[in-house]
Amino acid sequence: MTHAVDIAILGAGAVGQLICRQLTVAGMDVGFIGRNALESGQQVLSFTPLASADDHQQIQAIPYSVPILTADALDNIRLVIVCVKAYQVLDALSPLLKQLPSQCHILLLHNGMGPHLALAPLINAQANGRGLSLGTTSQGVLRQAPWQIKQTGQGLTQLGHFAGAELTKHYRNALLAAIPSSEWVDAIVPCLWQKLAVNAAINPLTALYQCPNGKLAEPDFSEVIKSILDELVMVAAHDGVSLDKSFLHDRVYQVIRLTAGNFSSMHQDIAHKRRTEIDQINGYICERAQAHGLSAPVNAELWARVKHLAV
Ligand code: KPL
Repeated sequence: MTHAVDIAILGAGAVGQLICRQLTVAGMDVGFIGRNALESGQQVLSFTPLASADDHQQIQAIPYSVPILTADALDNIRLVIVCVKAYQVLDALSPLLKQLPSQCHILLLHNGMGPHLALAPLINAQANGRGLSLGTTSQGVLRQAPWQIKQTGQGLTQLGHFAGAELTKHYRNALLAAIPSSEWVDAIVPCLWQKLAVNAAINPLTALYQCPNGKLAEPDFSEVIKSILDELVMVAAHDGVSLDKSFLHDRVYQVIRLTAGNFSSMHQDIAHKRRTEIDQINGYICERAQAHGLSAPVNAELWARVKHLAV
């Protein structure tokens, strides 16, 4: 028996495809929202799972297929998981809000922060059952070709409510059952700030110094990393989020160690001449600082230097 697709993913990047695979394996009816009618139909994807320590043979890629939905066929959708880059969220999602049923819930899952502040008033204005949840994931995944991904690491996924109606228990339980190491948290915004701290320290420095994440463990970087985090903790406090400096510091160094051989997403964006997420990472810290009449000079300098690199 075929079921109607009720979960749609917007954004078929590495994370979007990973979440799609995890929901599909868990038996959920999931599809991607296509950019235009030409893209509708079934799409074959390829997923290569993470190799475990005792996998001596080469891990095989698993092909599977999911529907691509057009924007005019979203009547049955009850949950949209937004996995586009932070700077694409508003442009990609706003036109769809009219087409999605009023009770459809939105979950944002991207690096960086910012779009939730612009979206919340739109969601609240539609006081008809729509709600907004936010999430962050540290699962490692690499896109090898447009519809081909490889999982490169496990990691925590945290999800939580932000505005409007809450996500129903059915979908909340389905997400937690499908995504390994995932949890529903009461306060998601502090979790996003914690992930922002990791990205604010690692991403611009690896992009500017053209190095893998592990290089940042060298003592030469310790002062700048401390300043980035000190400023972030101060700004977050003015935003009503209290963060523990030494916890954040340990977390950043833990990620540096665990991903020592990896190149950060910002390093890769610069290397491939793609737009970076600097505006939604160090730029967000500076904008929130400004909103409170504060300054964050170290983050501001990194923001400007990465912007300069990217042109
Ligand atoms: O999220 C990342 C990124 O590259 O964007 C980190 C955690 C820094 C891993 O590379």
